[in-house]
Amino acid sequence: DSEKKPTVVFVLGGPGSGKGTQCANIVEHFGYTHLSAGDLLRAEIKSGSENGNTKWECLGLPLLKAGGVDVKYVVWITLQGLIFSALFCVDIESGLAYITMIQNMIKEGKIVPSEVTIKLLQKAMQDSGNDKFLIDGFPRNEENRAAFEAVTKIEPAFVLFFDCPEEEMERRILSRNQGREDDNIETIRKRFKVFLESSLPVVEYYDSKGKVRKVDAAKPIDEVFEVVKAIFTPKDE
Ligand code: UP5
Ligand code: MG
Repeated sequence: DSEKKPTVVFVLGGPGSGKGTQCANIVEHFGYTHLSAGDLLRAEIKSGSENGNTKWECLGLPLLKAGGVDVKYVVWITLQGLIFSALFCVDIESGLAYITMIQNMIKEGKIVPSEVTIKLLQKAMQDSGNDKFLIDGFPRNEENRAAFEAVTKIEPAFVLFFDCPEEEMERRILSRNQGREDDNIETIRKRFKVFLESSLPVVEYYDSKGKVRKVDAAKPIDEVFEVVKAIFTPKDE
């Protein structure tokens, strides 16, 4: 169809290389919408567990669980009908299994199945109303990349790649203190390994197509942004 495809820039780099920090700066200066795949997955865990809890609460189960078995609630639950309740529980269970799956993969530093991440990215793109996106921390492996291209038919305008030594990334993550479940030394090591084995090949793939803009990310935040700014500033021919 004649609908114009959105502009997408993939922002890649190791854990703690400064993707989120620099994306916030780019948004301010260049009118992009920032979509962090990791942030979207963490938001999905949060809303999914809240959703699950609400369902249990409306079944009156917390009261039963807490030992305060109130006859009124027992009668109320019975009145909802056995079939209805059964269907409801299956729905809750599968919802919780999905959330637990995402939670466990992040805790292990593993890459969540493409269909989950792509669905979240597509929804966020639609909801934004914008047509320029920084996709931060995705695609993380060859399968992510191929699936995104196949599903959305979008090719990135270019790939912004933050290059940073591991020791520096480790230092940054360990001093971040945002309560992320994956910011502990065991998980950090696993994230580094997955980055080297699965994510760097994606950068190499785009590099072979001349699409990578590599930035030395070990410098202070404002110095990195000077370089990033030059990449996003349209050049007069
Ligand atoms: N900081 C930033 N820049 C600095 C600088 N130049 N000098 C000094 N300090 C600097 O920065 C990290 C910290 O360093 C901050 O405290 C910052 O102030 C400071 P940040 O901008 O947050 O770095 P970022 O690269 O965004 O690090 P992040 O930890 O978010 O990267 P990850 O790639 O590890 O995390 P993400 O959220 O993308 O993914 C988490 C997990 O989700 C993955 O491990 C995976 O399990 C899962 N996931 C998928 O499965 N699929 C996906 O598509 C995406 C994620
Ligand atoms: Mg980030």
